[in-house]
Amino acid sequence: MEWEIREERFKEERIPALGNRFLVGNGYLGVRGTLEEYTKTQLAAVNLAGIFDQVGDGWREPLNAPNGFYTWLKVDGIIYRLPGEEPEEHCMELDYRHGIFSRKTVWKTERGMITLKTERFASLDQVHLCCMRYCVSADFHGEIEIFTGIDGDVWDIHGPHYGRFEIEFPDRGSRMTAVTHGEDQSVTVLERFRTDFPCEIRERSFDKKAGHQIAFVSDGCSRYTLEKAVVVFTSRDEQWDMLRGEMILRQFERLGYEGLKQMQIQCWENLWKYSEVRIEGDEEAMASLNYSIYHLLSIAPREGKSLSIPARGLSGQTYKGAVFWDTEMFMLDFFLFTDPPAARKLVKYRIDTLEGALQKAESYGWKGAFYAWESQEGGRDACTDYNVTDVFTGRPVRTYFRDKQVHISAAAAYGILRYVELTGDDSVLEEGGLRAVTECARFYDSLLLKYLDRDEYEIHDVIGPDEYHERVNNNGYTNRMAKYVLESAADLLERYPYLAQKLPYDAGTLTERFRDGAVHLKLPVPDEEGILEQFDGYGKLEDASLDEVRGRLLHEKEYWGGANGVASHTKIIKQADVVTWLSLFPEDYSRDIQKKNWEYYEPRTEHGSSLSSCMYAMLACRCGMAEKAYPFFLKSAKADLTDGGKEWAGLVYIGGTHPAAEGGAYMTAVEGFGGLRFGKNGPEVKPCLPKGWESLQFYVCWHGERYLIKIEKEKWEIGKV
Ligand code: IFM
Repeated sequence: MEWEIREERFKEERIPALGNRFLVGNGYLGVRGTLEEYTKTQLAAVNLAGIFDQVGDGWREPLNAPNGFYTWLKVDGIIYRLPGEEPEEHCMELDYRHGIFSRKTVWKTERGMITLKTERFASLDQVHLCCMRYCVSADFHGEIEIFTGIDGDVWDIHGPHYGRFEIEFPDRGSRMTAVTHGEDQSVTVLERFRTDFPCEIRERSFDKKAGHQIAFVSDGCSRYTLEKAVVVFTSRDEQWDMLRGEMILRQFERLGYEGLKQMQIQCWENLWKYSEVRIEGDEEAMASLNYSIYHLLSIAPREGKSLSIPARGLSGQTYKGAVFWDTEMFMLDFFLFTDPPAARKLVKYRIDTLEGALQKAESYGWKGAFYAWESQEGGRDACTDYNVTDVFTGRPVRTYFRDKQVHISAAAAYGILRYVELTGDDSVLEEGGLRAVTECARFYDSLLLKYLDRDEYEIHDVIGPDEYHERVNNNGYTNRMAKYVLESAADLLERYPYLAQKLPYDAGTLTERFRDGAVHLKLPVPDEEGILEQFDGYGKLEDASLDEVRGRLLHEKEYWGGANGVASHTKIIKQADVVTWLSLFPEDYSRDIQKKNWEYYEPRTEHGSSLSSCMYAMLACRCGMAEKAYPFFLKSAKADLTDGGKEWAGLVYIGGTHPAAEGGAYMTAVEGFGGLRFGKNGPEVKPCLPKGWESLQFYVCWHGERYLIKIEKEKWEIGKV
């Protein structure tokens, strides 16, 4: 299999999409797949994990660091850059086996050809470090100037965040500290370069940019190479000082670009050893699935405290750099199966942010933990009450994601519980996990409404995964998840009495309440056709087709949901909802009921969220419909490889990478097609491979052991490694 993606020729309109597709990252930062000469106009960005700033009333969003890769080329007084001078040849590549981005551009001038070749990576070994190699050649004697430095004029959606810059020029490099005027956060970027040719070097700073002008005359046959290291750290990093930055730069001086690149290759090889999924007989599926895995590996936080994975990874400020239910419900399994310590970090994030969840619940008058729908550090909810802008009036629209999407707390609890179940490591319960799950259960307990004349509880006024229908009663998915949390919390309290004792509640009373809630909570039951109603009254909505509803749009960026959305009064849903429930809890109903619901809801689903396809794929596999699952699986695996994804919700830009779809594609491959389950003695499989797949092979961790699973149509092997 080729571990590369390539984009030939230059097309200006593709710049935003390629910025996502060619991203390199290391969990601390993500460098968009943009060219060295790009500025904020072309959405160049070095997006940072876990550091945020708010300017005035604008949305609070993560910071983009000053761009330490900023470099351009001048030959005989003309700047050769894209977009600008039309190239003769242009190509971008991403070696996603090793997280290395490269580009080659050739310009034809009146005097001859100029070739620019560059390469860069975000170091996995040392997450504060990025490296770049910049090679120029010209087949004529030309006066060449390269400017290389740091661009502090960064791309912001709700900025500008930086109000103050401090610039210095240490030996053969520059240093820029940018300080935000919103929350007084600072980001420091150090760069150091070296050249392999004689040249004149001059310091320059202009327009929030600082760097060096490197001038020389080309001899018509040589290649001129500039190497540089970029070090980034922020006011959020613990134990940081310039000395540490200097030490990293010295490592660059010692090993050079090539030495550090070899380390990068080794680190990635180590990761792939147990992460790669092999599919014989379907090159496209194998390549896109491993490309998805590449993204997950690039954005997983490995260092730093209290970090998780934002919904758009590290591809920019979209969705405010916040963590959604996406992490637990769509990405966690990949880390649990391949890298349990990374999974532990994700789970710990919810434990660390419990305080924010407790405060949020209290602010709405509920008990327990109501996690942030869009979680930033400390569990602060970045979701605003007006999260969509009306395309016609430009006015903010009241949305209810923040206050009504109560299934988020179940996702937080699910993550903790699944981690304990699959790793057997219950130390997280002691480290606050038991408390967090209990608080989630207290939250759902406080939401239960009891009819005086019926022994049944309901949950009203919520939004399920299908966000187009707001403020509904008894959303099946939400109620099922609430029941799961109540049951699981009661089990934990009984299983860990010594931990339960430390809670500020009477564990016996809580257990009883939770059990009672779980038993009596209303869940939709299949109607005579076998269909589970997504929420009370859904069955009475207009049954218009997807095309009809789409045809009612007056504007391509119009929001489909909310009070006046085209979908709101119809049965058209945004994303898998009942189907998500059934794919998580297949034991709830027979295969026949699962299949009927799949068939019923699929044509009524817009798949307006990239989270949708994989859930349809998963359930189709569980129903033995591998061929029906396959296109949904591929759509999910190619979410960041194909054009045409949704980029707008109303007037709000929501473009970027799609880690939930990537994680969902992985889940479909191993749990759907591979039929992976965990029994008392470890992993078991019940495969349902699609037609072309001759074999499927992957590693999986369970209770401290690693297993290699090889599946070939009718037979399989599971062996400890
Ligand atoms: O979490 C999702 C949500 O389910 C649909 N809108 C986008 C969010 C972030 O991916």
